[in-house]
Amino acid sequence: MKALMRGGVLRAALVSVSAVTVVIVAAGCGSSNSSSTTTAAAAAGGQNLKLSADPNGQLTFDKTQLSAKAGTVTLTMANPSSSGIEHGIALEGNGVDQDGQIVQPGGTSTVTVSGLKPGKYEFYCPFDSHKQEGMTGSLTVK
Ligand SMILES: [Cu+2]
Repeated sequence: MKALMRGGVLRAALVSVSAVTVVIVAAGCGSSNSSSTTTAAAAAGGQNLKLSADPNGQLTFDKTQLSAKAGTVTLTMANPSSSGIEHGIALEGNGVDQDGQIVQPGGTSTVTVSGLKPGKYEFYCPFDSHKQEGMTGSLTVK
């Protein structure tokens, strides 16, 4: 009987998650699934760290150091419309290796990692050779 009850609760939770996802897809551009990930993280009380790509087209971010507490962390990178080049945001380190979407100038790329443990991570732009050309920074999780 216990298993049946747990199944019922799980099903109810899945239904509500699906409903939220449908609303997001209907409201969003539908070109990626990361917006729903971000919203789920925000709903779960995750941290949202914001940064921006260089507005003049340099292969840099406006921040090279970020810090967060352990847990769910979302990096939200704005690609200014004046950058004139595609960018994205990705996070790597301590077994984490997750890329956000590549976005055109004027777009926003996000990457969400749940259960982030204390330590040093590297965030970078996964587009073309931007990482190798120095479009990186470090995230310290405490
Ligand atoms: Cu880039």
